[in-house]
Amino acid sequence: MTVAVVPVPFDPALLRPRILHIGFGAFARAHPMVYLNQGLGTAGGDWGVVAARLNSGAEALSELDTADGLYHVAEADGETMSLRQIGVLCGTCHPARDGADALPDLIAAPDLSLILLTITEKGYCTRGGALDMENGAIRADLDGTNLPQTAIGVIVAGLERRRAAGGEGLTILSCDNQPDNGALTRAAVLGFARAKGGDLAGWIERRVRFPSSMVDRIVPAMTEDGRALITEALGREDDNAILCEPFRQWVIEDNFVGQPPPFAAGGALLVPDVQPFEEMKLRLLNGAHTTLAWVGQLLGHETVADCMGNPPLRSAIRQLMLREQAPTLRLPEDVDVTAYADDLLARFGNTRLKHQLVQIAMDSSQKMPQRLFAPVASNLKAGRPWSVSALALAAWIEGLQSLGPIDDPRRDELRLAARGADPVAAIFGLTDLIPAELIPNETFTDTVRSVFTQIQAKGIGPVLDMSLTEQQP
Ligand code: CS2
Repeated sequence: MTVAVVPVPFDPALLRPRILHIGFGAFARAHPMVYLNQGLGTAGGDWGVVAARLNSGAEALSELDTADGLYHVAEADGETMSLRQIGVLCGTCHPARDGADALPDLIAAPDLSLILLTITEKGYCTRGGALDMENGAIRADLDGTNLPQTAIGVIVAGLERRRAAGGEGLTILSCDNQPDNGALTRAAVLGFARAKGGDLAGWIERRVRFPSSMVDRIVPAMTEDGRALITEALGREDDNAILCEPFRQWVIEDNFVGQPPPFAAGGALLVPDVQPFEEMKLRLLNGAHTTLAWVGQLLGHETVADCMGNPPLRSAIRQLMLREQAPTLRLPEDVDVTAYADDLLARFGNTRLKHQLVQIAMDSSQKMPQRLFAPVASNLKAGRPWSVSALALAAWIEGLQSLGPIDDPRRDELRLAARGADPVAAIFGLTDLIPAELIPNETFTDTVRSVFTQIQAKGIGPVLDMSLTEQQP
């Protein structure tokens, strides 16, 4: 294996805390921070980042402090590894360690210009596109007597202070896998501000911008194997390092208050409309991931790369991408969708990444609408095929019944529905799981029920074979 080590390409002493990153986990370390690191190296600037988490993860932040915020990102495939040292952090913050006021005060500080979010789909606490007022953490944050639990609550508390201090507006940039993630963040923040009362919501509407963005890089949770690989390549341990694939892409809506940080100099694309990029990625990459997570687990596989070694499953994924997802898209200009799909299959085959299917299966109720329900609705309407999508949905329901513990914010409802006499109808009937406008007809439930019954009767293998069309795309 060829190893290249790239030191921090700028002087970290020049940075000031101008960006707050909420949800500083593996993806944050390996994606937006890499763009900023490279951008600062190329274009310069003083854009330092404060890394924050809200619930778990206080120890991980303290470990970063111990290392002066420095860590490595190992970008690896079968043949090469590049170890990039990241130097963009200028502090960390956690309410349980630093107190309830620490994050709102940071947001109110005049230097702060941007809040980045990687809080996962469920972190927005929305249902049907609006803030979920029944969500226990949102209610607790509205009550405000305990430490903050939600990013939305903390942001609104910070904006309230910023406004009271006569501060300028700022930008809030979502980096999570949701369609129109800027509009969703805006809806959640405004919903919370309105629930608090007063005229803060009006100030936010006028002063805060919420660009949408499409983010892409496969960054599995760290494993012992990953750590060992990095220690060997680096010649010493780095407890804060993270392993990911070499590929990365970031397409950001060009809609900032003032000048954006040098993300474009770091390789990001700033465009007027991210939607075509976002949908292509959510449906082809993430839709395939969710399909692999459930079908692959039922077949006994553990990782995405293992699945790529199973020829019928690999063919089904290619069919899903090209026959079922691609026809539903308004493609970005100059994109060759067949090449995009084949590149994805190659990325999925990266054996350096032990990307666990169980990790992708997490929170599936939050992922299904954008990854599978919306494209299936489009295919149903147009009379196009959707057999691999039906297999994925039936495998999910079978998995909810037969696989290990369910890790999902709607776990209790899903478990109950999966145990009933007609689990497919019961799950699809859950409130706000499938937005009414997405699935317009009965054919949908009947088709998935029939695939589900066949999986129960014959096992997943033969049903997978049946879902493959004779002529491969
Ligand atoms: C994955 C994503 O866990 C998941 O749901 O589909 O994290 C995926 O790896 C990234 O979106 C890739 O960009």
